[in-house]
Amino acid sequence: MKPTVAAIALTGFLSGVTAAPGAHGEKIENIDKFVLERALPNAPDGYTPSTVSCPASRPTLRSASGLSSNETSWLKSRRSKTQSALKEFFGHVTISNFDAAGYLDKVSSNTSNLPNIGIAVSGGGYRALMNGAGAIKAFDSRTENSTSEGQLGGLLQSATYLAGLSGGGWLVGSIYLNNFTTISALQTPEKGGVWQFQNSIFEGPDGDSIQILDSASYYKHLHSAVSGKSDAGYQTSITDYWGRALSYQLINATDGGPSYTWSSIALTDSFKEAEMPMPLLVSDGRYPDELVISSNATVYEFTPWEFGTFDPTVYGFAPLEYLGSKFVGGSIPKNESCVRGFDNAGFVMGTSSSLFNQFLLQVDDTSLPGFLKTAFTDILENIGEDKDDIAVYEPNPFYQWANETSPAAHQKELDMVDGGEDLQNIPLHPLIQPERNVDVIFAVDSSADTDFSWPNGTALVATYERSLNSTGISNGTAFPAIPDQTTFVNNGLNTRPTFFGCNSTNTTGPAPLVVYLPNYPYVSYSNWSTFQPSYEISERDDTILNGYHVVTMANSTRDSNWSTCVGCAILSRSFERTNTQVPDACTQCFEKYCWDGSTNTSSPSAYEPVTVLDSAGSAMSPAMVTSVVAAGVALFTLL
Ligand SMILES: *[C@@H]1O[C@H](CO)[C@@H](O)[C@H](O)[C@H]1NC(C)=O
Ligand SMILES: *[C@@H]1O[C@H](CO)[C@@H](O)[C@H](O)[C@H]1NC(C)=O
Ligand SMILES: *[C@@H]1O[C@H](CO)[C@@H](O)[C@H](O)[C@H]1NC(C)=O
Ligand SMILES: *[C@@H]1O[C@H](CO)[C@@H](O)[C@H](O)[C@H]1NC(C)=O
Ligand SMILES: *[C@@H]1O[C@H](CO)[C@@H](O)[C@H](O)[C@H]1NC(C)=O
Ligand SMILES: *[C@@H]1O[C@H](CO)[C@@H](O)[C@H](O)[C@H]1NC(C)=O
Ligand SMILES: *[C@@H]1O[C@H](CO)[C@@H](O)[C@H](O)[C@H]1NC(C)=O
Ligand SMILES: *[C@@H]1O[C@H](CO)[C@@H](O)[C@H](O)[C@H]1NC(C)=O
Ligand SMILES: *[C@@H]1O[C@H](CO)[C@@H](O)[C@H](O)[C@H]1NC(C)=O
Ligand SMILES: *[C@@H]1O[C@H](CO)[C@@H](O)[C@H](O)[C@H]1NC(C)=O
Ligand SMILES: *[C@@H]1O[C@H](CO)[C@@H](O)[C@H](O)[C@H]1NC(C)=O
Ligand SMILES: CC(=O)N[C@H]1CO[C@H](CO)[C@@H](O)[C@@H]1O
Repeated sequence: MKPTVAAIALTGFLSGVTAAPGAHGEKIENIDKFVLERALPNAPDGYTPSTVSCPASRPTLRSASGLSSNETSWLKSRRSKTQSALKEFFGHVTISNFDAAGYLDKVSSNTSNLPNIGIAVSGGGYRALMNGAGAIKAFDSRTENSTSEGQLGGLLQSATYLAGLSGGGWLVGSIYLNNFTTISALQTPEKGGVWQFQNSIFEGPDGDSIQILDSASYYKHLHSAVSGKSDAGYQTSITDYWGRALSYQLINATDGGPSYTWSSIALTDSFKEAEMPMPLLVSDGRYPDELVISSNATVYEFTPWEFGTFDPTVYGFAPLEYLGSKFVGGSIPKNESCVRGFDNAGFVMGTSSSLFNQFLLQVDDTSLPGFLKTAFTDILENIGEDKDDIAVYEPNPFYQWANETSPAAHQKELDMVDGGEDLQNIPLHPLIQPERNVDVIFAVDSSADTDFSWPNGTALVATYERSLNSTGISNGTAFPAIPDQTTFVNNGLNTRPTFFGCNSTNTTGPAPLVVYLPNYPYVSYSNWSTFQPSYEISERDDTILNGYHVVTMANSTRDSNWSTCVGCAILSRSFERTNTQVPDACTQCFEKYCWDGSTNTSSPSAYEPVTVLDSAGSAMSPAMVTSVVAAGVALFTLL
């Protein structure tokens, strides 16, 4: 980055401020590590990637022909944890005339008989973070009252994978980087006040938060961290600023933990003991010089160990910890050093959400002092418009890898964009890889598809369409049939949970059952604009509570059989594998919640749903609901 006059002025102004602790050159985070023992701020030099001596066996890329050995061995440990969690789950989620816990015991001699659960949380900025948080809170057995009748607590503990993308990735990151904390703790001021979204990302932390900074020092810290990386010879982009700024809101550590790496998740004891699902973040590759991301863009994933893709274009994985090293054709040449610290946790979350880079350009509309705005806008604009919304991975770990098929094989830099830019706004891609054998995906959709920022199935349609190209990009992934968005709106498939792929023989290959959980108003209007930058505590909490109701159908008050039906969805593929007769209660659930293949492509009227529960918090009577339907929403048609 060439310094502009304004950038120099900002640096000059800011040089009067004490150096940002831990941002570059200082090891203050290592002190935190011993004091807080929460996560692993293990980067060698704060935000700046640095050379380290290579391990005895030098890091290499691997082919995507299977899962990593790390994942395979971790899954073995996870299995026993999910088995006992599932038995607990079926302690309060009951299926009449069927002993689910007994069934699990009976079939568990062959562990592949057991259900394998994935959870996917869509993008959509803070709206997606908050609505998704309500879902995770409801699924988490640690949440107060979540294991009573009609509730879904324990689903999180029973899951093998938790995938996030963009705003959903902020949620996943904030949970894992804070020692798999609970949503309740992230909401609570006494617990360090982590989610302080009333302080916009433009102004920085304030008030009740883990620290108080004035805006000028905050910008100084951002700038000093990114300059450190760029001075060390790495190309930077707006995503570096964006990821750093996000970290202040998501990571409970001084200065947003500049030394926290994504790969450190794999090193924490509780993760190694497989006490939690495996986190996955999704981001898309951008073809060189391409501005619009098409549906055949390469979809990359970040696991705690690796960065790469199963797509046939690149079909390889790099060791996450050594990103930043100059891989050539899959290995690091003898004369090159190893690099660590490139996989900064904020940078990884920022990569998955790079669409929001442009958010930072809104700095002009804020109440910041004019000189800060000018300086910062100049820095951002200097990065160049073509790089507005990308994260630059330079050196490109996939340089001279997959020469024949990879669009980036001959590029020194790999350009990454927001995981939702190919319209697959729910991170299903990692969960439909055949090697992962996922049986059921709980897909929380907070997309803003309609005029009023509600979802209409677009994300599912995109994944379905991509899966149809069996000779091309889909590379063996199968996905249940999904109707067009007009059908979603006309038939109310976006107003309540809907199951897709119930009939496993009606897909082009092994595919999970998808439990679609669309954002919908229960107790508050959770359809915030994607680019709204700040939220009062009460707005945050109302939105989280609404998300809780979305996935529990208001604690099963909207349908008293709902928790049973969730249990049935979990067991469905397992029943098939073990040739078990489907219990009657489950057959009824499938009749009610499975999409039956019908479509309705007549032109829908405006989609403006109203809250299911009245302001007093009690469920609306069916008559009241019918009048809502009359207001233009096909609601409850199947209930
Ligand atoms: C992480 O959380 C677990 C479970 O609550 C706790 O036992 C452990 O001590 C925590 N670890 C750290 C490093 O704080
Ligand atoms: C991942 O697996 C590789 C190869 O078995 C091993 O060297 C490495 O230590 C593992 N990584 C972690 C974080 O366990
Ligand atoms: C949990 O349930 C009890 C008993 O119904 C109730 O008093 C309490 O408020 C509930 N807590 C929450 C967080 O909903
Ligand atoms: C945030 O860190 C503080 C200590 O600095 C700790 O007391 C609190 O529990 C943490 N909050 C969360 C949500 O992890
Ligand atoms: C991606 O799709 C576009 C059309 O949408 C096509 O022009 C292009 O060739 C495709 N690229 C690859 C690598 O398949
Ligand atoms: C990939 O292309 C580079 C540059 O043309 C070449 O040096 C390298 O040998 C190729 N790799 C393979 C595996 O063909
Ligand atoms: C669904 O959403 C897409 C954008 O994601 C929009 O283009 C389309 O018009 C919407 N269709 C309906 C029926 O709402
Ligand atoms: C399927 O993928 C191939 C290779 O990427 C591409 O050439 C073709 O156009 C795609 N077909 C469709 C229908 O998208
Ligand atoms: C499931 O799908 C298969 C293949 O399309 C079809 O033959 C079968 O009748 C379907 N079963 C049910 C119960 O709909
Ligand atoms: C559902 O349960 C949550 C958590 O216990 C509670 O806060 C909420 O008020 C309940 N809602 C209804 C409609 O019962
Ligand atoms: C069954 O598969 C066909 C072909 O893919 C599809 O058109 C139909 O909608 C599917 N039915 C269901 C219920 O998923
Ligand atoms: C199932 C399938 O089609 N797998 C292919 C995925 O892409 C790689 C790389 O092109 C092929 O080697 C696999 O056969």
